[in-house]
Amino acid sequence: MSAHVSETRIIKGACPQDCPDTCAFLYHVEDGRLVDVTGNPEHPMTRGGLCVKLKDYAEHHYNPGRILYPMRRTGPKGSGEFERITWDEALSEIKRRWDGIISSYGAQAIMPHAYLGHQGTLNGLTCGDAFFNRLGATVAEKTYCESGSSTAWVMTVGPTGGLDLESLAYAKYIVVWGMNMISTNLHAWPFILEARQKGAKIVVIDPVRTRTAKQADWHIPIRPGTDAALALGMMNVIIGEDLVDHDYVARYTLGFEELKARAAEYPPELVAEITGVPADDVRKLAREYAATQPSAIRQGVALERSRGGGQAIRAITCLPALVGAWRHVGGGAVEMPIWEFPIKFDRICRPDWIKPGTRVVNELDLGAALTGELALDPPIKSLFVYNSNPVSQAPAQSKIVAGLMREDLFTVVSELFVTDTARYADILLPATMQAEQYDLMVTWGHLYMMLNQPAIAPPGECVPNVELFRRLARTMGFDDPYWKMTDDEMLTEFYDWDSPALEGITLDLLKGEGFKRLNVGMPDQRAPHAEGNFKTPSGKCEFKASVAEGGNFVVPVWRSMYEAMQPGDPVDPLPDYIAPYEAPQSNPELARRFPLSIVSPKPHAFLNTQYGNEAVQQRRQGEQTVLVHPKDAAQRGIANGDFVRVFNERGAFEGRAEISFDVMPGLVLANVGYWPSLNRGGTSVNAISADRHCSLGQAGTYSDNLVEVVRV
Ligand SMILES: Nc1nc2c(c(=O)[nH]1)N[C@H]1C(S)=C(S)[C@@H](COP(=O)(O)OP(=O)(O)OC[C@H]3O[C@@H](n4cnc5c(=O)[nH]c(N)nc54)[C@H](O)[C@@H]3O)O[C@H]1N2
Ligand SMILES: Nc1nc2c(c(=O)[nH]1)N[C@H]1C(S)=C(S)[C@@H](COP(=O)(O)OP(=O)(O)OC[C@H]3O[C@@H](n4cnc5c(=O)[nH]c(N)nc54)[C@H](O)[C@@H]3O)O[C@H]1N2
Ligand SMILES: [Mo]
Repeated sequence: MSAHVSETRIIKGACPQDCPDTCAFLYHVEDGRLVDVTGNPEHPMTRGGLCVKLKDYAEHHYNPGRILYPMRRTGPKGSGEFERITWDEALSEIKRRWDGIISSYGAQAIMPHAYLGHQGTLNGLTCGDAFFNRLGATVAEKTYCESGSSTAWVMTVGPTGGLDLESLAYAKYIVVWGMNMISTNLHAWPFILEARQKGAKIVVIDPVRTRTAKQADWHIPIRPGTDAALALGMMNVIIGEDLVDHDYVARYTLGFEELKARAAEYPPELVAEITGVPADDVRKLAREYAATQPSAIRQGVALERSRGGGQAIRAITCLPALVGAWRHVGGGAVEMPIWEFPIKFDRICRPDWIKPGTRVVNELDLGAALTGELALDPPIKSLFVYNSNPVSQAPAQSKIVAGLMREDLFTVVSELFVTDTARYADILLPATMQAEQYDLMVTWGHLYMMLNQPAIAPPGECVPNVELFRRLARTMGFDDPYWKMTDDEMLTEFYDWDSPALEGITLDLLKGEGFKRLNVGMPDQRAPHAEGNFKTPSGKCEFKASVAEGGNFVVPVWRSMYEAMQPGDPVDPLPDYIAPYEAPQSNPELARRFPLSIVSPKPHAFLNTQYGNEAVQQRRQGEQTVLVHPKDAAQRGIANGDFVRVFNERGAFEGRAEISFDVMPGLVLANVGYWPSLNRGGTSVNAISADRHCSLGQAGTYSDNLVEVVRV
């Protein structure tokens, strides 16, 4: 008897998660079973490392909670009781219900809801847009993340990737601003450490002493939502002390005199009052940042999560041009480099199929849309959710749940698991996980094309999103060539393969190598704006933004390339500080009842809500905690380890108090991403979040909420 020796096959893949790193994977398969997922050591940026979230990724595919078949609700809404049905039954029920809704209310009564559960070109953020545009559904504006940042960035420097994170190794002064990099952009950190070995200083600006702040040479705590004032204070010092690179400013910028006048309104003493950063620290930061070249700024998405967040990013993005940091390899700023990829979003999303006059509803207003608060005509009668988990991740949690409980709302959810959102579905559809599907990934933290190839067969009747929409299109009778394309035909159509960035790169090459760097210069040579070349209308870094006249707008990439957006509030063409909606300084009346600010950043061991249902990750992440400063805890009689209730007029959630000097006095922290149904009390941090928008790009305002905390 000879023992069966199974051979391990290695297949090249890429991480599907909504994260800047998009790591290169190696799938290890034995006898058709995924036995391990490791990092591909050949990738120059991700270098074979995977984060803690992906440590047990192979097993995640076999989690017994996976949805394997289409299901129909049998119990009351939200009960989580479902029965198995066939794909044919599911699709014909969807068609029957939608036909009825369309004939009574019109197709706009149907609204899709999607975000970045998956980051592929075929299966990601925009994979359903063509279908819903063809259907005539309400256009869902997707501004969960990045829209405030991208809008501000594009207004200032245009759609450019800016500084390559790999080039950080050549910087001498690095500011990580509003980002907990060791948790959220781990694979950029080694480049910063490399720079430090060569003498660079690392500064972290964050209200919280995070894992990243603890590793920095200088941590500057700042009140949430006040970064614009700090950046303008830096400009005040840089201009006042004549630390400006006048030659760079004269050649490659627009609006210096106006910016100088604006910065004059922010002397360091005033900035200290607004931000909580001592005036001398404002001066020191400005002097060091200007004088130590190349200086680099890594901006976090977290900067956008308040009323004035977009303008803060405008102000920060002006800094490198003022001091000439862009002249150098390793100098400048990085927000996200997606703009370097020649993706043809108009071919993916088909905005040409949107019927004129079709309304746009922002996804962050989901609760208000479903409960009638927005007074939509026609009302939303059907919601189709994929790649997203709004009950946990969108603001105004209780309003969303109330909306999803509506008996007359027909809800379809395509998911991997029965999430807190999927529980409310009338029809559940099973989706594949990354090792089971093919995709070319969209990346936003490095400059590599990343191909993911399927390693194992899908379990049960799971299908990739791209196939889901082919099936839906067929069911609804759409016979456009769009849904007859194969995956490769789609990818061929969806990228500009003739562009210089993709020269020499083909799908076949990616099938062999797994990834390939864009032709945009190597990290040790790249200085994309050494001689201007900004992608703005003027070709310069626009301190005074020429596109501001259009009013509040959203940079199309994250809202799917539509021009249907309603005009918004006027936008100041110059960066300015806009006080938060909710802060003790700007809203003292509200602060009498709810005196504490709250931030809800990303969990270390979950990816938004993903892995929040995995026992191994729950152990790594720990239960929902609420960080409270000792002074605030003492005032409330809260001891370390007590259960506390965090609340405001919008709702409440519970967690275990951790008393810590890591948060500023007056601030509490609770990570987002915990599954509400697995938390004490059945809610999570978005129970207290307001569904207001940032003044640029319609971003969410998760760092702009006041609460009170009590012991339970
Ligand atoms: N482990 C892990 N990694 C992730 C994710 C995850 O869920 N888990 N999610 C991914 C996604 S979708 C995104 S968008 C990125 C986001 O990654 P980051 O940009 O790092 O965003 P956050 O984790 O929300 O917040 C980072 C830090 O910003 C601070 N902060 C909050 N408000 C402000 C403010 O107004 N000013 C300043 N200066 N700081 C502020 C918080 O205290 C926090 O320490 O991470 C990605 N990576
Ligand atoms: N309070 C607070 N709220 C926040 C934030 C914050 O910092 N604080 N951050 C915001 C940000 S930056 C973001 S990006 C959003 C994220 O919000 P979401 O994108 O809604 O976050 P996820 O929890 O990743 O939910 C994605 C869902 O898609 C599912 N999924 C994964 N792959 C597939 C697939 O291939 N097919 C289908 N059909 N489904 C799939 C997953 O199982 C998961 O349930 O949250 C926002 N919400
Ligand atoms: Mo995000």
